[in-house]
Amino acid sequence: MVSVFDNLMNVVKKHGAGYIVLIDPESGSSEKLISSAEKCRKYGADAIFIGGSLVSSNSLDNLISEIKKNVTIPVVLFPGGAYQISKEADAMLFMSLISGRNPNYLIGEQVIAAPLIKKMNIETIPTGYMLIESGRTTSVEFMSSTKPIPRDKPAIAAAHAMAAELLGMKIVYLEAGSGALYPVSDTMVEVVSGSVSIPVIVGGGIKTPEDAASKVKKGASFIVTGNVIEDRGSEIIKEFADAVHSVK
Ligand code: 1GP
Repeated sequence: MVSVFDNLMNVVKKHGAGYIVLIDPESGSSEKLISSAEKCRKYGADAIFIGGSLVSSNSLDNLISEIKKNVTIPVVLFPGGAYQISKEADAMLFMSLISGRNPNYLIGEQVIAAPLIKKMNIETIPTGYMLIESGRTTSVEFMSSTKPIPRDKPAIAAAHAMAAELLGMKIVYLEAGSGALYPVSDTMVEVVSGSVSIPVIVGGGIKTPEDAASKVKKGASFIVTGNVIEDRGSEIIKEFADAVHSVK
């Protein structure tokens, strides 16, 4: 069976880049979330990320298994902490918040989660997660008690990405934070993507398909959006997917 990571890499091979929609389990009723997930598939998203900075729902398993009944694209956990794990997901980003210096998010949560993940036998994708300053305090910044990398310092971001690659991580994630005022700059995407050979995911504050396409032009392998679908309706998924898929 093809792993989710390989499946995502095949998307990059085929389309040049992939488009992923983030579903926050707290952002609506389960009926609404299930129907949003179906629309992701229908309108051409390549995968769904599920997670958030603060998830109080204790029915993540139910939600994911319901979503998977009607959705064939991978459903990947994007956990805000060790408590956001579900055996129902196809895979999970096993993230370390490498831009921060809070040991809890560098290794603490991972240690708590590891035995459970091994028991569940879920595919993990080792991810160097980097928070980039974005014009206001985001939930990730607040909840993780970490300082983001300054948005005008691409060399610092690149050095973190190189460290992630050397540590054996498979993906680098440039995160401006959900609802960011400014997304990660094109310059930073270009410098970071040019510094490593692992794929770069970019998310946070991306509001238009043009902006998504421009980050792909600069080297991003995946674009993630969340809020914009709440704001503009699910038909926008098709525009984002088309924009991201037609750059390369
Ligand atoms: C995923 O945090 C982002 O990386 C989602 O951000 O909700 O601003 O699109 P938005």
